[in-house]
Amino acid sequence: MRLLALDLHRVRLPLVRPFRTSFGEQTVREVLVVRAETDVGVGWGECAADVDPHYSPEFDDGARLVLVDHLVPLLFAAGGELSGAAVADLLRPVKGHRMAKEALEVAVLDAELQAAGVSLAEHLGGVRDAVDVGVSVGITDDPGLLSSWVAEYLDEGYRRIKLKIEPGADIGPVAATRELVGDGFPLQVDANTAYRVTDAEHLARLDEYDLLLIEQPLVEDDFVGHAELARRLRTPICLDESIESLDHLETALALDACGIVNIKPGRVGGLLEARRIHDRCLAAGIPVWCGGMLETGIGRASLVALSSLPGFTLPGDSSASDRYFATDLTEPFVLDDGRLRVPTGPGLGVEVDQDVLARFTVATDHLVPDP
Ligand code: SMG
Ligand code: MG
Repeated sequence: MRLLALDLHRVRLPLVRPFRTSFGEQTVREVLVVRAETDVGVGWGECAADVDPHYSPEFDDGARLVLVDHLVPLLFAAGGELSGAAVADLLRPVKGHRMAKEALEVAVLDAELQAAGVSLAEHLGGVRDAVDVGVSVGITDDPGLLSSWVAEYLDEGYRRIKLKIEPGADIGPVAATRELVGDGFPLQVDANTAYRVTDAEHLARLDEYDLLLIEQPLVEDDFVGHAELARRLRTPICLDESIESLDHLETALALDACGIVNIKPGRVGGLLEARRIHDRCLAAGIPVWCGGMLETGIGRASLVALSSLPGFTLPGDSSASDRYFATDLTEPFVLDDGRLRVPTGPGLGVEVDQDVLARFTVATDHLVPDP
């Protein structure tokens, strides 16, 4: 197939409630949406990057620049040799920028699979028609507000609660939430790199709350520190930011730095790399689950398809559309008994609502090959 044109839409979608993590608070999801027009049809992708480079070095303005000046020209230069499976190799000359690369891979794959009449889940090797989902709950200084959010999500049927934590907002909220959700209910925490290995003794206090896991307690480069924490805590260590590739995973496995992995296709540069990480974890007996980056329905469709692979045995972060937005860019994903249904239509299996997209788009780049 051949790429004929590529549109980059910058979309600003208000969140239904603020989302605070150890690195900041968001009230709006500002995201790049990719529309790839090919000779076999149109495909869609979404870049996981955020407006600020706080979760990772990637951010919207940087992603836009690298897409416009470097990545998209490489896809145009491929001529008729383009396919979803070829995208990662075509983009390899550009170092890093994994989220920007993944958005392109998904858009090309979506067009290709739509033309072939195959769903993304089927293409990836999915084995489930619905996936268990949890919800990621932001930090708040108001314990009553936190409890009311958690109670609401329990009512809605979410199968697991994840609390964002940071120094000063950890043991207290975890103790209160454990009390609220009851013994045995799946509860986990995510620190987004906010601690140091010298906090090990403090973090070990979380052990008594019987958490499923603690996600990314230390800075992303600190595999050795995570290995030390893994020895000192009973709560399993899960890596998120640290795992940007299969090679990073090999490092973590060699050092026993984690017992569980959060897989985000954007963070690792593509759905196909995400599947390789899944396969390696499955072989190593490491449970995985699918993370989220406050995706719109476009990104959510790919996450849910990925989550249908056999190794995704823990509930994912990608919640129903109404947990994020009053209006999604696609038909909403709706919680059904704590699960999201895996789309069965060809490609991503979702329809982008052009009116909604136009309403929330603040800027567009229209890219075409050089004549
Ligand atoms: O998509 O529901 C979601 C967000 C889940 O907590 C979530 N994501 O570190 O796992 C993580 C964070 C990264 C995004 S914070 C803006
Ligand atoms: Mg995380």
